Amino acid sequence: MIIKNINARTILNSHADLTVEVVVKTEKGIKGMGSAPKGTSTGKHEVKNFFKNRVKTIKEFNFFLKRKLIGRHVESLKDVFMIEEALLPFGAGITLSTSYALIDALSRENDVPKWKILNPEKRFFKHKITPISKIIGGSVHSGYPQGKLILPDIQEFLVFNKARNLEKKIIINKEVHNALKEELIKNKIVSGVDYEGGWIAPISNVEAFKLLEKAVAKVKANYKEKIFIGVDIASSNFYKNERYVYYTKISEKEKQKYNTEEQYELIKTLIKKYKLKYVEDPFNEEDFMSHAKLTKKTSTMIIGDDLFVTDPERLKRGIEVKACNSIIIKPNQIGSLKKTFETIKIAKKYKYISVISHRSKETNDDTIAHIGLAQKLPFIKIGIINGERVSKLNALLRN
Ligand code: 2PG
Ligand code: MG
Repeated sequence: MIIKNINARTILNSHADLTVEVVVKTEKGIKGMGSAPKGTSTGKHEVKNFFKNRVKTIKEFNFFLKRKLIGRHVESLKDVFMIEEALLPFGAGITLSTSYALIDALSRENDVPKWKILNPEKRFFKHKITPISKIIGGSVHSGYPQGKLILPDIQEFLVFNKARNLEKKIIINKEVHNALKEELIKNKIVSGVDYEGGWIAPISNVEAFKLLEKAVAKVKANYKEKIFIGVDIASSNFYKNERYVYYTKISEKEKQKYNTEEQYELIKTLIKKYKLKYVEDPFNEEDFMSHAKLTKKTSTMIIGDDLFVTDPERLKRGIEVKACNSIIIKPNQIGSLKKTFETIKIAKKYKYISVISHRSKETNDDTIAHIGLAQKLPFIKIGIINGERVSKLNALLRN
């Protein structure tokens, strides 16, 4: 395919923040589009979305960079990786939007799904990826300042199941989402939705666990499949002065501030009490050793998100000390598709479970779903409602 024209322009993400979208037109008259998401609870070590500001980045792209790209032959993922190199200094936003637009154009020109461009060696296959869906939200995803109102400090209460096909997996998760709302109504608790479509309500962490258990039990009664509960603690958000500060009840004790050892004991108790199968970022993003200590003690998935930021170097550091057994994959954390693939490769080599994931401020771009398919990843963490989440689920259902 030959690039005839390429442009960056402004669009809105799911939070109605202005962001960038790249449109590429090919000599054959095909159009490809791409845009990247943004996080709210961003890790300290993530690549910035824009190194300069967005307006400047778009201007520079349209006035200087695009000239270098027009006329370029792009035939494969390798060519996309080469183009990425030139864009890295501008930040994750423009780099990934361009890569995603090129992948989109390649898929349209070749009349194959995006996953096939992302992994040309794979023939047709039905890959069984498991969606991990958000049921209750808290912390910074609620949109409210932490500690000012009653809300869970835990950012995400999640479920997943091992039904045989994707459709059923999605339906079961959605039914838990519905059942949770019914529980809230039964208890006369007013609720809304967070940035990712999880319910937000004036409840404590403990109440959120209990309501989720009830919702799961209700849905379980109609299915023979097991439904598992998980959490993204996103603990760096409330790690202050070497203490994990819980503003609402997290255990039977009244205690609010936990030092690292106490947090370790607390997480172990939560895993046991609520039979958690998935625990993301239970410790601060610099604390590799506590993650390692916990991983050694449990068979539950211990997932590094802010800890690894999809960075191959940070993952290697984690592997050395055996911190976590799973990793969140978010291309925009590391700012390039090439590095994302490098990280996935290392994770596979060392048997870390990869979970491709949405961000809280998403666009309708569905490339992450195709990355999950192309790389045969076992899990995708994605919301269950709202267009920008559903676009990824639909990409999975269509493929
Ligand atoms: C997370 C993500 C996605 P954010 O912490 O895992 O749920 O949130 O995009 O705000 O970093
Ligand atoms: Mg996370």
